[in-house]
Amino acid sequence: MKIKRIKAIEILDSRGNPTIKSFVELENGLTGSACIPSGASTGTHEAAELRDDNKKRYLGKGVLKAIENVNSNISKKLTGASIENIQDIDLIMIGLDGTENKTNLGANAILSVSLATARTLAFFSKKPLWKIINEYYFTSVKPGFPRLFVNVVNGGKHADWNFDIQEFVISPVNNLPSESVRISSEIFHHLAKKLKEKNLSILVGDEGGYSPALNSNDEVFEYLLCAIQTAGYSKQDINLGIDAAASEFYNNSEYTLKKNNKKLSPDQLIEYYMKLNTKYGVRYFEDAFAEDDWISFAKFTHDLKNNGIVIGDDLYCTNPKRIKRGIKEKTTTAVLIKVNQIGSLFETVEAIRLAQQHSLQVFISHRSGETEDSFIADLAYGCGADFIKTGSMSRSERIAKYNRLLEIEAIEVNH
Ligand code: 2PG
Ligand code: MG
Repeated sequence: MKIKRIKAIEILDSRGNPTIKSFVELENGLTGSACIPSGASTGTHEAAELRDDNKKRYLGKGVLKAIENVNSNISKKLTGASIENIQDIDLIMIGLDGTENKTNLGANAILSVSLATARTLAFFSKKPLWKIINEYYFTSVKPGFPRLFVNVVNGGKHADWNFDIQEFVISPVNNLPSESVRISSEIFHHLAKKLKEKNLSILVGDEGGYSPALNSNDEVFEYLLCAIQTAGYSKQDINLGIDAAASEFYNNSEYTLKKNNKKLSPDQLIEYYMKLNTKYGVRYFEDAFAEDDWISFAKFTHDLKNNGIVIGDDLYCTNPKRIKRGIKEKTTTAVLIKVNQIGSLFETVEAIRLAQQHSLQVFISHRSGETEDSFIADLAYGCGADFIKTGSMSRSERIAKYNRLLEIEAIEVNH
């Protein structure tokens, strides 16, 4: 079936900033769409997100140029293309852009059409999106539910006033959505009770986690362990993790923890993480170092051994070239995948496959600026990802992804 029309519009993301939504219509009238997320703690090596020059309109954050690129160039090139060829469609757009990091058309423009195309194909094939992703891209992988990586406390740029560490994470070991979502929600609400008892705020940050005025990063873990216990769970049921987003507090070969008023060398920071590992059982460490501090990542991965997992986010930017380097240098034991860091489904799949082939764990991730689009839930299930990271247990743009996993489990798998 051929593509009849492609059209993009400007909508708002969860922070009230403009983003792009594209619609792909087939000759039989079927239409699929996709909305594109946007980060705050963005990596330098991410594909280019095209925003307008006009500084007045939406304070310079408008995406009319990206929309124009979809409505003219991309649409012209893809009208008449066969929807069954989603891989070719992505390659055509990559070729049309012709730059290394999509500065020409914009990664947001290309990705919106790429994801909308996959969704339209799912409608056309009368199959769930995850099934299309699995059949087209992951034929040798069994679809499977990811574990949840839930950041119940927000700091860094996502709350912008308190902790140096951007995300404090709980991760239920049970990967069945109906169980893991419930467990996470229970702990989230017990944590609120604990905070309220101490007159601490339970207002939430960009990703739906609390951001209370605690005195140190360490104190957060005390609260988390307490909430986990009161909710009736143990260390066997729940693992702890962090996303340090360390590029944000790195300068001149040093890491400055303003909360503890300390400047740490990379080795001292490794020591601090090792302490979090032994003292609180923190197992998962995302972006523990700055985005180009390959050496510290590799050192920490070596020192941590089997006691935890080191995850590269800004380090890799979902870029197969950077992931290849990580594999060669044993930089991390896991890769975080964000569709808009690379800008097409085709290249996202390449990054996931590379990680899977080299036994690196795969974390499929949202951005801090999200929309109601739950594409990544289908992606995570369809590619058999180890984890999904999609925020806390509040804010509908986060919950949309959890609800989609619940729907896949109850309606599409277990019926
Ligand atoms: C991260 C993400 C998502 P942002 O650092 O992992 O939590 O944040 O989208 O702001 O880069
Ligand atoms: Mg991160």
